[in-house]
Amino acid sequence: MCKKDRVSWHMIGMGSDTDMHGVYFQGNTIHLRGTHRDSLALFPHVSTTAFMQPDRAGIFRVLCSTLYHFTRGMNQMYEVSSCGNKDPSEQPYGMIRTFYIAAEEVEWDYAPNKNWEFEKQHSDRGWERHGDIFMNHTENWIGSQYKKVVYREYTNGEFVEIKAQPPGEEHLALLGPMIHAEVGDSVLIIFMNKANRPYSISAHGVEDMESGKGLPVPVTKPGNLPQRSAPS
Ligand SMILES: [Cu+2]
Repeated sequence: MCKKDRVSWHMIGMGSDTDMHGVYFQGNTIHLRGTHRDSLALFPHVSTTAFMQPDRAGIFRVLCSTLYHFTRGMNQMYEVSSCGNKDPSEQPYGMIRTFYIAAEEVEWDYAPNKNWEFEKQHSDRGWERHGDIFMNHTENWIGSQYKKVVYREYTNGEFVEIKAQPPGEEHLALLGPMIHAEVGDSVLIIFMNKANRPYSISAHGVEDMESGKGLPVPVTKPGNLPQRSAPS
């Protein structure tokens, strides 16, 4: 294909109910249902059409991100030629979005509402009381609370005040904060390790433009505060 061509990718999921594919396009984004993205889920007996208007020339992969499928050959190349279509003189980069994120230890309750667990585990087999093992904190059982390291977003680089969770994100629970950006923005993450072991933060799926490889993930020792940025 040529750069700036308007390309349709038609995909159909063959196979049985276990053949679920994560189709990943390296190098260029696809346009699907009103969003720009680099991958889509393809279910059995479902077909999807995704549109691409490539803005990068080169040889790129199309692969299934399900490891089992990838290692068995779901990995192809597609080629974009420039065809005389020049790059725009200005880079379309937008704003820099800065996030202050720390790894920190919390005492997490893995089963805050224990009713379901007790009912399920005690229903028909009175001699197997798994609910007690996982839920009750006694001399012999450790209960449902364990130390857990989570990502938390702070208001600024002093890492004192945790940023209030926006409404509608309560479901994230022990997951880290949402990082929102627009295509063309740069994302700057200031990461602080407030926990007691080495931790890291990495942008999954973000690749170096030249090498096509994932970005290195610097490991951060407890109490340290390095900086890194990644293109969105
Ligand atoms: Cu697959």
